[in-house]
Amino acid sequence: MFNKVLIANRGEIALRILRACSELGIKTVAVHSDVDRDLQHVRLADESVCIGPAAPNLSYLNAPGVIAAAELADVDAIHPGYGFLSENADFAEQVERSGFVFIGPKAETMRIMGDKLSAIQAMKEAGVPCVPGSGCALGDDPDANLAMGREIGYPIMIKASGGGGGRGMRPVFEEKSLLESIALTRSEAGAAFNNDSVYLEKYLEHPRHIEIQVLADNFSNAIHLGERDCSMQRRNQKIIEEAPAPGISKEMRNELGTLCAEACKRIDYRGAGTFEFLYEHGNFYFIEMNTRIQVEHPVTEMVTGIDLVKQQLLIAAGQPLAYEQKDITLAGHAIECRINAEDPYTFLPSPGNIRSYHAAGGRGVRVDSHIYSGYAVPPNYDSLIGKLICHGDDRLETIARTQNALREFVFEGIKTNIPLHQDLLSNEDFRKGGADIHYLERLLDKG
Ligand code: MV4
Repeated sequence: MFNKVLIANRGEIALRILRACSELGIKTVAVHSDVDRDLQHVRLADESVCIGPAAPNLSYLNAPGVIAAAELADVDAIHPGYGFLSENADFAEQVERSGFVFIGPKAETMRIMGDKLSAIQAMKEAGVPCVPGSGCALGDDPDANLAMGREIGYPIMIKASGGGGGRGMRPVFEEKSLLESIALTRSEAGAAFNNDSVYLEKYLEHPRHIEIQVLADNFSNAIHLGERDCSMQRRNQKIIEEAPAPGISKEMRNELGTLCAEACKRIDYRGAGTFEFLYEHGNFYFIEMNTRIQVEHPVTEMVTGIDLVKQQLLIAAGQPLAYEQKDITLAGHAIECRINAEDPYTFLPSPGNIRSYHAAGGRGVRVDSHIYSGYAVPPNYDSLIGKLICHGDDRLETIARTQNALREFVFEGIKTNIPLHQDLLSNEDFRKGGADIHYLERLLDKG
């Protein structure tokens, strides 16, 4: 096992990683920006290094600075968390070249998944169902592109291969706007991602967003841990996630999960990963793969009983997976509410001093958060200040438990989106389950 791990992140996920390391007897090094000196995990870490000013570009995104801190503290491995450098293949490569273990897949795998077209090609070859589409980069021949559009049928989504996570896409509803939209998406993609490669997919109008969690080791073992439904989102920011996905049968889960686990073996995947799918009319369509631990990983932990961050550390340290697929069972239902320091209706950030804070508790209630009374939420980062994850025997019990927990929280000094969560959990459509990815935006538009 590692002796010492550097946590290249901040906030709740840095604390989550620190907790997992401590349980495994691994020493920790926190790196932080100068406004983040008072973070919980900085206080709890065995060592800490200030790596720069508040601006992420000059601290958490500064790869040479993070690697210099790793050298200074003489760590064995670097855990990137989510966001920041977590999916940066060049960073992973630099980490390994500097003699540290990058806790994640190989840089080469990250590069394939970072390019959305090469990810789709790899998944197609591995037998994972993808959205009908061009399957390759568009050329500059207008007639060929129009023919491709006709073959797919409208509406169509134009996507930038360098995009992902909702960046670099444009829907097209009629043939007459196809060529102009391709040109526009291409030029935006060239500027934003330094890659003007674009492709076409059938535009799915009312899908749900369902993702499969996987774990794979260095010895060709790979398992899936079921799915999460992340459809409750606004502007590509997820708000509520749950596991299992309402209405997905055991057979469908096992079929899709098995395909993902098999794909992991095929691409020589390593570590924790997520296959993102759109789900519409009973069919799953692969869109992207995430090569990091995700914000919503706790709902999977709650229904499987498996500590995903510990598994990341064990796999990175070269241990074989201690679980086979038959060891994975799903128990009950879990819901995560992302708690943001923001106005619940305008979504404007609400940083500042948390004068007092009281966390919810009780049976089946988990709070992953780094905040405390007197903590000041800096304005420089994402507004996520914590996650409420509730587990129950079934979905309705879990919803009731989540509603109780939301009522128990006290935050003074900042605004949070808890009122929005309360509205959603009592909303009849949410309670039915199976809302699509546009549900929340439609609801907010109605005012
Ligand atoms: C799509 C789509 C509809 N049809 N692709 C947005 C994020 C990125 N991961 C892929 N996205 C989408 N791709 C086709 N062919 C709709 C979306 C989409 C979306 C997907 C998942 C979660 C939230 C979303 C919000 C808007 C659009």
